[in-house]
Amino acid sequence: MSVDKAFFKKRVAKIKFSPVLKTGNEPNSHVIQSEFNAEKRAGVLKRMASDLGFSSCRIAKAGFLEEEAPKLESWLSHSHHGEMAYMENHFDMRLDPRLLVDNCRSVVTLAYSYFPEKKLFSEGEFKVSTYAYGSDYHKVLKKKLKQLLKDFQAATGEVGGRVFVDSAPVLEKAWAARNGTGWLGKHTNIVHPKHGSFFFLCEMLLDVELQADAPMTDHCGTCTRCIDACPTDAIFAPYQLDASRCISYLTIELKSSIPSEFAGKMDDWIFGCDVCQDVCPWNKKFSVVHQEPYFLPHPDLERMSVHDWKELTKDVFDDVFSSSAVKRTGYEGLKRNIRFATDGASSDSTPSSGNPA
Ligand code: B12
Ligand code: SF4
Ligand code: SF4
Repeated sequence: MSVDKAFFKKRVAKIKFSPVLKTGNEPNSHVIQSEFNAEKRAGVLKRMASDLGFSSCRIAKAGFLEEEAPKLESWLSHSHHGEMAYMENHFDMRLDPRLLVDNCRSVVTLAYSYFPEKKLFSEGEFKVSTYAYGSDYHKVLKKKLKQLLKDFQAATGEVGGRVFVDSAPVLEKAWAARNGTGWLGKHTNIVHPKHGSFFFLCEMLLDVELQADAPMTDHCGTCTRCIDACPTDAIFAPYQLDASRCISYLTIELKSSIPSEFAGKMDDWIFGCDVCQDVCPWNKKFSVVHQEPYFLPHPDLERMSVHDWKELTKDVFDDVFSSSAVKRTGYEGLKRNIRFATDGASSDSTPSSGNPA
């Protein structure tokens, strides 16, 4: 199917296309030291990524995500993104990284585990998603990615490009599925047969050719555990998520009141939700515990009782979550979530820093 910009402009008036095709601030295409071909460069990059703790480094040839375009368009036009207005921006860039980085030729997907040694919260307690136990992954991984790009440039010659962790209009999961970082599970997260799905994704968009990797077979089979377990029926069909019903959205992204229809359905989650991943057989068997000191929880987080959460003060919030992703929902937002999880009462406004993607 041929999909072009004009087609989408006509169909979805709300979607915002990028005003410019180039950002203008990336390095130009460069001459690469002649002893490196696409295969050798890929090998060098993968070894360096592994040394920095990434569990996977896979490559796809940059291009237009033709199959994903109508799916993204449909997702937006059904308002499955809820109030995440940033998902409407840069529709064309989101589908084609060559519009984001000059002369982009390769999309490198890296994965980094956040699976903890032990879960901090059990049934009957308020729960924070495992991805937010330690320091904000955006900062931790961005630093590693910059280092990786620097090392790669030093080893192979001048390479132009940019690095991203959830920080740009990039369909990270689509690229991860395309280059075999894993397959897109029915819960819509990327799953790997030897690592499960408790890992972050990040990218390097590079202006050099690297040998591309093949996609991976879908191993969901007849399983529907994630769909059956979702407390709010957010996974309305296999591989399709109505984000506006997802607890992760309701507790982190939603700025207004949590709709009353979700009262009694939050399953004690007050920041994010891990249910669909916790029940996945690939996680039960294969999740790999992370070795990242920055992802270790603040000692006070482990000790929080239901009473402590209900009495949470701004000072304690600032101390426990000073470097955490939980800051995204803010003190008032977290208090709203605690109140809603307690008695279904919600109040307005979750101050948010806004997602740059
Ligand atoms: C917006 C967003 C959210 C939203 C929406 C989630 C979603 N599934 O899209 C909300 C707030 C709900 C959310 C929640 C979470 N998120 Co989030 N999120 C993002 C973000 C910023 C964009 C995702 C996006 O583009 N969605 C748009 C839709 C269109 O994408 P999609 O669902 O993947 O659509 C595909 C499929 O649904 C399929 N499809 C669509 N229609 C159809 C129809 C048919 C018939 C078929 C077969 C398929 C199909 O094709 C589509 C295109 O590939 C990414 C970072 C990034 N820049 O990519 C992180 C990201 C996806 N999130 C991540 C994480 C960790 C989470 C949570 C686990 C956090 C938590 N514990 O609370 C939950 C998981 C919830 C879930 N079940 O997905 C990770 C996922 C890592 C991984 N292993 O896959 C990412 C990649 C961030 C990162 N850099 O690591 N997130
Ligand atoms: S994160 Fe929770 S609410 Fe969202 S789809 Fe998964 S199980 Fe459902
Ligand atoms: S729980 Fe089952 S259906 Fe859902 S992602 Fe895991 S294997 Fe696939």
